Amino acid sequence: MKLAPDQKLDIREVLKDLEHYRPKRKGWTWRVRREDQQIGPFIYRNTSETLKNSIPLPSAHNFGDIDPQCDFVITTEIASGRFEDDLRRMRMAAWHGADHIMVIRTTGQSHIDGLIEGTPEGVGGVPITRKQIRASRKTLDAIEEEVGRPINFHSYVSGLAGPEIAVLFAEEGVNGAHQDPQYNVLYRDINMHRSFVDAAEAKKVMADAGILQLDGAHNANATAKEAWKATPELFVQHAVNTAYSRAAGMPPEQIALSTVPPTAPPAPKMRLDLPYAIALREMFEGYKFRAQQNTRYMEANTQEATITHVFDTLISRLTRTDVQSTITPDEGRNIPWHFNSIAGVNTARQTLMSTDGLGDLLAIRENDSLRQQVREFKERAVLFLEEIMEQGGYYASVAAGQFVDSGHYPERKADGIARDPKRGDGAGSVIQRRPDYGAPVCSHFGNNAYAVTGKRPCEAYGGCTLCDPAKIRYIDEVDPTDNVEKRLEQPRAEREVGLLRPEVEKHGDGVVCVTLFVPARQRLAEAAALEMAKHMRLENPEVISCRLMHPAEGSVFEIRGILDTAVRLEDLPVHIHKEALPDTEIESWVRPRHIHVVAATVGEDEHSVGLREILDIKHGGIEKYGFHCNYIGTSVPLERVLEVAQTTGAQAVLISTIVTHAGVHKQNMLRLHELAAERGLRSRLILIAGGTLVTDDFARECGLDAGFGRGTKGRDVASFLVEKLRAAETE
Ligand code: Z98
Repeated sequence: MKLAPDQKLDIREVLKDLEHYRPKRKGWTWRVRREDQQIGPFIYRNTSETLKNSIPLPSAHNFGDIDPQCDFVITTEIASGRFEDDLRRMRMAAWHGADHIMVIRTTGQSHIDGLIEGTPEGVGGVPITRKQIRASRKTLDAIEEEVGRPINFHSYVSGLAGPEIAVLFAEEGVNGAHQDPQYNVLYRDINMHRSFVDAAEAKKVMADAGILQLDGAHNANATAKEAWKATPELFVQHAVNTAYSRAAGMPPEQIALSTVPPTAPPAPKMRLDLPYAIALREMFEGYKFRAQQNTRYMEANTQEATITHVFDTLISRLTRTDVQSTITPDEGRNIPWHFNSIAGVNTARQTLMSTDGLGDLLAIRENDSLRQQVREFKERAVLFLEEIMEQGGYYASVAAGQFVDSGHYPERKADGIARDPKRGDGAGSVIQRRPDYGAPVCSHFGNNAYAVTGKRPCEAYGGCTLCDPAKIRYIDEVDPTDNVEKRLEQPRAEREVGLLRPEVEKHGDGVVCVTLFVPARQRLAEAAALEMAKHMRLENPEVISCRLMHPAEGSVFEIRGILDTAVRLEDLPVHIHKEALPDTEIESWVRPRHIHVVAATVGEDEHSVGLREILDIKHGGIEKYGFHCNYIGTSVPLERVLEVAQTTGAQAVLISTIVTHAGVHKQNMLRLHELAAERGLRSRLILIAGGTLVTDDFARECGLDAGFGRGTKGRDVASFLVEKLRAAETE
């Protein structure tokens, strides 16, 4: 399957022959780091290889459209709830610089007790199925080629089906996964004996498949009432999972600690979070770090979440991070919308590019106060670990509620998550392996009756699914109503007849978001805002964010609703939009030629602001390219405009005509052309009109060379002038 940048992803292509698809590569891939790399006008200290196809940051056009890629892997979390929608999101995210795509379900995968082949999507989210994973990996294989960089596909090995999921991931080329038995125990109430036994098996499978493992320690500060107080146990959770992973045969370079800066403003974030990050990196030297942004204190305000994310990423830059995770800034209010996920990716890359080489300029001050803080973090962690030992081990301490207690250890508030070692999902299901136990796949922890030195164990029974993919059984979706073919019926039919709907969650869902300020008390304002949304024909309007501006003066609302309207492509006005020339090309042509233009608002028109913006250098007007602009004022008679043009040897005239009463703008344009013709100036003068109701076609119908309407920038006018003058020069 090959993707073309100007073509939409064709899900049919993805599904075609999926039962025989094999991943192009397996195992985790890091970015290829480069030091002192020249990209456009700059030399970067901390970048990696650039992409073949990508969408640069918005400001990049000022720097020659460069798109430097930072040295950290950047994660995006995708959770649309339907794999076919996830695929399109993955592609967009990859074009924005994400190379670690985590697919999480909108409901707990951990609660699914077995491997699911073939079934449900939609309601409750996407459980891991082979079809979903394979379709994702196949698409990512094509996206990798499109962007020119390996993309790591990631999901979660948890729940009672952990080892089976690990095998499935190894078979299908999943590159990274969360695996931490403590997550099962604490947050998903899975029996602790079962969870740890399963983890050994799952970890061995992951180790053999080169899958990068993330742990689950960060969930404690996502859950704890006061996340910054849970830090001692975070060290311990990292330690437990790391030691257990090593014991199960996982090499250190495959073990990534999942860490989150625990606070968010108005907390004194940097003062608390930076020493914590330093202590953690010192204690776990030799392991990888995955830094996720803080989600614990994420509210409905996406701007606030974004700013916290910037500081989180700064901490990553100031300390050491291998994978920078991004969560969508709207996670606090709804299922992540794709453009918000991409905004999260952009926050990370914008911060990381801004802080390129910062380590050469800044060093963290290694003073007594910092050392004391770092030491305190470590001491509390060691004390926590010692208490576990005194309690009689991990299981006993979990039973005693030592974890996720909201006291700042060693203080305790007796509100921790306590689990009984004899209870939980899968309790009593651990059975001793018989001495003749034979493992169903070659990656296996512990005794395997088939293991014979010098041979692959599965040779004894003709190959396993890890060694011989032909043995994998692919089961398609079995639900006759909820399957990808059915779900795509409507979008496909609509696309075929050229209908388009807005979307944010699922294909063509019609979801839109409007922002409105209502100048009244908050309660009243909210009711009014919802009513206004209904007047906009939004169905099921819902306030997803409200920011109080003043208790009496008003609030601003973001309202989500469904716009149940499809537009027909054939009904759309076809504008042949001409791309403006690049700034450098315009300037290098204009500056040496000393081109004069005369500009005025004409007739009885006093609206000069728009025209001045087109001329003045301040906001990117044509002056900046070297045009000599002679602005002669407002309400200037057309005759006078032409006189000045003649006496100054101008090559172009720019008139602004905003007032349209009784068609006066039309009259002005017609008259300008006629007067210029009468005076024999028409062939040597380019005549341009601008105004809110002026269009290019309209201006040309009136005899002018071009017309510019709403939204015009100086660059558009400059580009037109250069093309016109350049053509005249070559004639
Ligand atoms: C993250 N944004 O870390 P379900 N195992 C571990 C986890 O942390 C998670 C799961 C499994 C976060 C996502 N973490 C939350 C160690 C989830 C999967 O929902 O029980 O399937 O969780 O990427």
